[in-house]
Amino acid sequence: MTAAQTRILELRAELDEHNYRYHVLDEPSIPDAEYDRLFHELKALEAAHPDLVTSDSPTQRVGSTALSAFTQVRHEMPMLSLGNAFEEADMREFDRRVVEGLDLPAGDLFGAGAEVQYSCEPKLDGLAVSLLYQDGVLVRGATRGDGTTGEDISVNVRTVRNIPLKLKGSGWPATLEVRGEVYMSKAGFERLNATQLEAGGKTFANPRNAAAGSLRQLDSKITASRPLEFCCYGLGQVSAEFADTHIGNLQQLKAWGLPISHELKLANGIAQCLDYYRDIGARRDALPYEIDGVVFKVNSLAAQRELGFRAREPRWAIAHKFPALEELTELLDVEFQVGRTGAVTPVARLKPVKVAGVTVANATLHNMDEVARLGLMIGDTVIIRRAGDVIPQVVQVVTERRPADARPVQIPECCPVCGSHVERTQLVKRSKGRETFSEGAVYRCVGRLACGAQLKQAIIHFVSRRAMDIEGLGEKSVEQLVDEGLVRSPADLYILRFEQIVGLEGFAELSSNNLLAAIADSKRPGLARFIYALGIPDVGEETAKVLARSLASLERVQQALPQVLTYLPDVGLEVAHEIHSFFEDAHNRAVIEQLLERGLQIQEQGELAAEFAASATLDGVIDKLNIPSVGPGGAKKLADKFGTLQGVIDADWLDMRQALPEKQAKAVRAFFDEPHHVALALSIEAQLKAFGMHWESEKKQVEGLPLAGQTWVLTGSLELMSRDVAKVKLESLGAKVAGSVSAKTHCVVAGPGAGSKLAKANELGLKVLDEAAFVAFLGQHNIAV
Ligand code: I6G
Repeated sequence: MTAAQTRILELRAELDEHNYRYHVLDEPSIPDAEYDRLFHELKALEAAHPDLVTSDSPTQRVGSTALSAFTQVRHEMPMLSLGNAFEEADMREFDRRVVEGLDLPAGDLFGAGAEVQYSCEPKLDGLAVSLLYQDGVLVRGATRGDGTTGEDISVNVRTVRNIPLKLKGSGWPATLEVRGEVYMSKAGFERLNATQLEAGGKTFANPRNAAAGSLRQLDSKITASRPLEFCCYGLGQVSAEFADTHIGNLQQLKAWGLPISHELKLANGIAQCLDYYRDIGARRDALPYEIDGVVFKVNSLAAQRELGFRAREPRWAIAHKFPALEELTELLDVEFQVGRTGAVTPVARLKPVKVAGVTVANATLHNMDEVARLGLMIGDTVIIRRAGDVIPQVVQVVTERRPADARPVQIPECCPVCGSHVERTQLVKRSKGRETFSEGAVYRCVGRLACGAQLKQAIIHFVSRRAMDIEGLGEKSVEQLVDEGLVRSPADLYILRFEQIVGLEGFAELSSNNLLAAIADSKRPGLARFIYALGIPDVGEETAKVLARSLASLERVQQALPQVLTYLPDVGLEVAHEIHSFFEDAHNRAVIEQLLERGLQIQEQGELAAEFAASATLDGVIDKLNIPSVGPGGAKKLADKFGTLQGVIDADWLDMRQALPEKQAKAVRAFFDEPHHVALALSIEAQLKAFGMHWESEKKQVEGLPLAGQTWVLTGSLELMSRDVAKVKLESLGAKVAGSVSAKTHCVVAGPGAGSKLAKANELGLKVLDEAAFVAFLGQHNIAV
């Protein structure tokens, strides 16, 4: 055997063992990265030695050329279905029939009698398949079909990661057909739908449909890309028996590498079966896969044989079903709700229907794109799904049942609450130097705080714990205050009087006083908290923190142009426009002013963050103007050639031709021939400067500044400011700040913990300032700390 052959066999054995530990035992022993390394080593070896590739290699799960159709497979032993039990009484009846069928002593009036041993397994909501192993090698996979004839899906099952291509160990029958369920986990389903949605593909209504759609692909490469799993629950044809009980069979299959349920249990008698059903039912939402019931089987194989079959169902097994997660009902109407940011959201009003034990009369429809995706019309019969704690959803329309008088769903032109105009939101996208607007999925009422629905939601958000944190104002209280006309904006909270509150529902003397105290206590919020509390669309806590940290004053946040806001980490143009238009709105401005007049003192840092101050560059500014056909590269060339924005604005296109190709040069000239473009460019520049931002070309223009031509070094830690801030301050005086000390260094600022740089400065006899001396020095140059 060659060295390559030996290593290939070693790697396959090792990878098979890790697959088994991961998928069957649920006890992985190496990290994913190590598995990937071994896998890639095997792939590389096989690529170098194609003659050594065998079909049972772990690398052979990638799918092969697409089929034109599946061929048919006849099941030697029919794939049966199971009888169903819906009530406890059905289960007791099943047990009674088993006891009777086995001629065991029946229970008397007091319940004493023979106890049959049953195996218990969850019934996965997937697709039944048969896997045929010949001499331990997977040779065929087939769907159940009608139970007698299925489809040959061998190439597809080979792509399912936890189906062994070759059995482990030894002792298996020459012919071994195992049966089980191919399914998709809840997490896999969510991931798949998210990717499908992103790629503009079709999404699946539930994990079962996703599993079925993935497994029945003629192109097995698609199957290979889907997160399918297998769970084995029994046997088909076998050339020799190997255990006496069903659980014994499953345990042996597990030892040969086949995945079986982690929830497999033995129950003594019907009472323990019912306990198992209740226990799994209580954990149903928390299980990583969907189940539609549990399956009980008489454990003894001899007893199974004695009981036999009735029609196409075994007498020795039953599925005890859980309430279905999906039901059919009628869409009576679509109404529109208005949220905090004015988003007008369609809500389905349904003919009430019980879904998994709960009556459902409403379901979310998300947005109008979702309505279009579903092809929904009022009057339609729809499939409603309620899984776990998730709000009920309309997952599908049964178009065949559409009545002749079905009506399209139309977004209202006016807000259903305040009558203001409803507008479709715009998405701003930027590519190749162009800003393009497209229609968003969300419609919005333009009424803002003049809209009762938005006002209530805005106040609820404003007072919430992570915002202004005003205790004692629940949703019901806010609704009362708004409905009574006591609060027309968040600013009105700060002029509420005791006699206005006391007597409202839930407000006695003590609670009224407590509320007023809580409102008074909220008067000194941090800037981030206050920005978050304003409820600007798309501005969550994180963005609010970024705005507060970078801009450091409410005034700057209010004034910032969208292009300036995009300098902030994670703020794209879309969010920047939202922020800018929020503060441009006269009503919002008036509310903020009133808040300040009524005693709100916002705690702000004041000083622009150093990293933000240093983030502006001239080419960045030119790029942010979105000059048609000029991307970041072109912007850089212009900045390098002209040095200042005014220089670019004034340049002749022939001058620009020296930096850019003719077409771009002409585009830049044409752009700046529009006065409003010049005004925009200059206002961005003016704002950046007013905020204290500056760019390279200006940094070069340091002649005349007090520290021009000097190189400074910062070392150790500073207590009164960060080193970044100190650097910006020195640069503003014209100094260059370097990372290492040399004979050319003019001065070293050394804080506590300074090490080798300080030592070298002393060695070279350089000027050294401690933080106090540095602060005093800055003071002499009128720079405050
Ligand atoms: O559809 C099924 C799901 C689970 C089954 C089944 C099962 O055992 C846990 N067992 C049998 C015997 C059959 N269908 C026919």
